[in-house]
Amino acid sequence: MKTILCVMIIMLFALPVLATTIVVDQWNGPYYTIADGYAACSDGDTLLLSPALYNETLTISKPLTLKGMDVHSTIMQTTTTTITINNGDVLVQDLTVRGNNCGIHVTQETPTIEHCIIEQSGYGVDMDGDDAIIRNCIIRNCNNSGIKTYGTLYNKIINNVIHDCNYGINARSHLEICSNIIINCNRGISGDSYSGNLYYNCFYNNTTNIYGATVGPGNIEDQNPLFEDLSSSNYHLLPASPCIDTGIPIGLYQDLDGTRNNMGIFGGQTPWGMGNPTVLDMQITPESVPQGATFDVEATGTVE
Ligand SMILES: [Ca+2]
Repeated sequence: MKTILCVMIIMLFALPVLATTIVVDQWNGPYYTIADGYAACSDGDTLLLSPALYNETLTISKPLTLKGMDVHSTIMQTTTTTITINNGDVLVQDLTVRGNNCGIHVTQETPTIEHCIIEQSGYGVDMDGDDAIIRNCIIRNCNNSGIKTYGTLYNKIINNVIHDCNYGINARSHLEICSNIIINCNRGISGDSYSGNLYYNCFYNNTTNIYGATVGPGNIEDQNPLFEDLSSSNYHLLPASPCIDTGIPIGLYQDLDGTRNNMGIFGGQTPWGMGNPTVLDMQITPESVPQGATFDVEATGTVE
């Protein structure tokens, strides 16, 4: 009997813990506010926000994924600090974030922020923990710093586009900063005592591209990155762009097509646009068929 009991206990503990997706929808529920959705999350869950403008702050103190259904139309905006990450095992994806004080304040080690637009903030991202990753994000129109990081270690800022900020990156700690395109800022990077790995970035049309930072190899200065159309937020690179195949030349960061890393949000292993396609048009022919017959489905779609 004792043996059987032990086996049963092991089986109980061996059962997989299934992560759940908690959906917040301001109009249809099941959760109508981010706060209520967050309260319902268990460790490892995904908090999925329907497209809307959310005037809510959120402090994340448990491991989870915070994700928007569509980065352009899922917007969190407050007059203070909008998202505070107090847990290391957090992934923030596919959101637009605005905060008069700060868009996202990272206080703990190892969270990841990717495929986000962080804009119209004092500090876009304020990194106060070590080993955080910001990758393939658009960070723009921040009147203090796009990214600020003081006194932290080994944060990684990779394959972002940062533009029209006072300081693109305000760094006073050891960072890996690579494959970013930083343009139209007062200082592209302001790094008074910065001594990390600043390499393979593009700086263009900043009042000062690099201030006070130790510079590594591969940075491109004063060459237009040649976006398809910055004014309409089209960050694709034209074929003549100097940022193609000039990002960090390490296999770990190569593009999904196997070529060397492209700078900007479409480069690297987690490029912008890897989300689910949106189906724009679908035809079924013939329109009616008898049971057991076959029919054709033809669809077109787009991936942002
Ligand atoms: Ca490439």
